[in-house]
Amino acid sequence: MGELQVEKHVKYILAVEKRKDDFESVVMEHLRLNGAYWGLTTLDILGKLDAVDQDEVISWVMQCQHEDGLQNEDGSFSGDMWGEVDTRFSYIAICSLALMRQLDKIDVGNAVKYIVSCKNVDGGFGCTPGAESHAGQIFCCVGALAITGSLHHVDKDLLGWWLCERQVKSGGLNGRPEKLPDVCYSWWVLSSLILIDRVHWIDKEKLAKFILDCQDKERGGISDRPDDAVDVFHTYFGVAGLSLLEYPGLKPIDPAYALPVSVVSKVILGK
Ligand code: 3PZ
Ligand code: ZN
Repeated sequence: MGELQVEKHVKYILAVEKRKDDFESVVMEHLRLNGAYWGLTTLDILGKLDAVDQDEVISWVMQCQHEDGLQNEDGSFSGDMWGEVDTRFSYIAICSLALMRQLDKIDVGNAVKYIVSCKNVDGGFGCTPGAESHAGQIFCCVGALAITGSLHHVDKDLLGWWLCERQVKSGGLNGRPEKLPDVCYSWWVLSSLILIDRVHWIDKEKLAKFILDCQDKERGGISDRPDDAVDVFHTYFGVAGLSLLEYPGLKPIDPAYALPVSVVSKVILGK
């Protein structure tokens, strides 16, 4: 498996950041803000955030801001002006408002009620009421409930059981029964298990080995599973997963906010 190739991954992230005009970047245009978050947070966890020009990043991010937003009558959130509803958007709204200390701008009780209405009999959560449980959606719902101090709505043993069953023979985690393991589920599943205090129900060492096996050891970057093509998304969630596993030399990441603990304490507690 080898060690985490910190320098290679830093080089890879910086190369993707520079390559803004090629084909892959044009296809990924709508994801650029996500890409900035994945790339910058990876650099921070690796202790290499000073490799980017902060003022340049800030002025670019500020160009992306719109006037409008927010919450529907039933407590749910829409992703954009077209109105699609999904618990992912509840998480994003709650997480961002908490970071800005502006949770009082929405009806938090109603937002929590909507998330709880997406809970299933298997203990998991879906994107809308009645929709199938999925690990990515579970992270969004459990994360939002954690941030709002509402984790008593989660059946921890039942959900913990469903989540730890996501670990397959190779040590990797999948997102739903019968699916292949994928590095990004190291984040969705592991962060949820930590938030409900059931992380000791999986084999952490085997999971770390699976993530390390997904590195491109020559060119840097991490893929979804061993020997696939790398991307910024799986590089971030791989490094973030290793941080949750307390891999040596990495900054700790907050499992609810999906940001370095240092960032969360700085913006929420003012240091
Ligand atoms: C990936 N998106 O819909 S996407 C994403 N997926 O925009 C970004 N694990 O084909 C990258 N799968 C790579 N760089 C993949 C973001 C998806 C998640 C796909 C994926 C990840 C397995 C199939 C949804 C936050 C934001 C968005 C998502 C999840 C979490 C794709 C396919 C889909 C997408 C982008 C590229 C390469 C990168
Ligand atoms: Zn993935």
